[in-house]
Amino acid sequence: MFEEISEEIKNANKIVFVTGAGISQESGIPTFRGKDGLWRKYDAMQLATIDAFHANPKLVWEWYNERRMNIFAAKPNNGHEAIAELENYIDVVVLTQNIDGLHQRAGSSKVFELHGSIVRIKCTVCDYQNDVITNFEQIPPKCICGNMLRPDVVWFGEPLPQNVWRQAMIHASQCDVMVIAGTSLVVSPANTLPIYAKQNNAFLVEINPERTIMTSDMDYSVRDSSARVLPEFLSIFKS
Ligand code: BV8
Ligand code: ZN
Repeated sequence: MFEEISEEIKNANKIVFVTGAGISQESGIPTFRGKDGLWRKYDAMQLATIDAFHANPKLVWEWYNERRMNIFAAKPNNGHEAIAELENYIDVVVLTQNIDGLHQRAGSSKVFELHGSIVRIKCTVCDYQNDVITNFEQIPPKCICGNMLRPDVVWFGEPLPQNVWRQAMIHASQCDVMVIAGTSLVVSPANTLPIYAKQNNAFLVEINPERTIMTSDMDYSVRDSSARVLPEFLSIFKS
């Protein structure tokens, strides 16, 4: 694996990873659109919206609370750890759609959370926000100001955090290699990042057991899981 592109990769100055739910799948976290993407009888796409939250805050909070407990019990896998170790050899930036914090827990130091964080909780009204890794007794939890708290994630129909998105576009436009791992590239605007990279002549590598809508635009595609492939990608720098 990677023999024919190892020179291209080793000569890079900066590698940007765009990751999605698939990279955390081997840590036991269900992907969004895979067969394990349903919760009770609900489609994640229906619940991860501001309308669902306003219509049924208790249900949406039960979903997030269950995901929080699963994520706090999960561990980074070989894929997350290989990306973190790569920082010993080259400039690495991670642009993740995931909200699980596993890249940071694996040791990656430059992680941009495009869709926010399930660890961070914020008030729906005042400017309270904080990382909370305990279980909430009362659902939906209330802020000290009396209003409802919510996970600090980006719901469908909500804009991405402006500063995070601006930085993500800059990094995507300034890398020599972009590795797109574990994402179906269905969700925008995150799915435009490979286009920014390609427009700036980056070498695109896709790691996904399945084809995606951008597979034909990739310079190199590996049909396998990220936990298996990313340690091989790292070994290019170790040889
Ligand atoms: C915005 C946080 C504008 C919450 C998430 C039509 C109607 C309405 C809206 C739209 C529309 N068309 C487009 C839109 C915009 C919308 C969108 O893209 N919708 C899609 C579904 C069509 N986007 C938005 O709304 C975004 N905001 O556009 O704002 C705006 C501007 C100004 C002012 C107001 C508004 C916000 C999008 C963010 C939504 N939040 N998450 C939460 O997680 O609870 S997105 C959610 O999907 C997750 O973050 C997830 O990461 C992300 C993307 O999915 P993937 O990561 O790709 O996961 P998926 O399951 O799809 O695929 C997994 C892949 O892994 C597969 O390819 C599989 O083969 C692979 N895989 C599996 N196992 C492995 C593996 N790969 C490697 N190894 C393995 N072992
Ligand atoms: Zn408040």
